[in-house]
Amino acid sequence: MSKPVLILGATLALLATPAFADEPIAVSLQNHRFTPATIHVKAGVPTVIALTNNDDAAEEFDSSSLKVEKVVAGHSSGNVRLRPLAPGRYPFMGEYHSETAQGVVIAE
Ligand SMILES: [Cu+2]
Repeated sequence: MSKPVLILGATLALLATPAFADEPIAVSLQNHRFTPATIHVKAGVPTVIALTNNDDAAEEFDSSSLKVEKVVAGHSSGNVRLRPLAPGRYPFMGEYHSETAQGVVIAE
């Protein structure tokens, strides 16, 4: 039984002290489109998206699967904090211009 206990202990230690990904991921908005629109993150690690909105209008980074809503004013920047994610695809959109402002976070 000693091995499984050790593995469980190591897993709990990892969960207790989540390390942030090395640096924020820069994403910009222009003409109501995200660049990049496909964002790769490490699974299991909290991540910060540094969103720069170059448009005149405010936009809301919105994702039900990521459980995130973050409004960024026009010509402003804001950080979108992502919880540790299981591997998978997490669509997001700009709620105010969802016809064009669409993207996906891929955790792997
Ligand atoms: Cu919303």
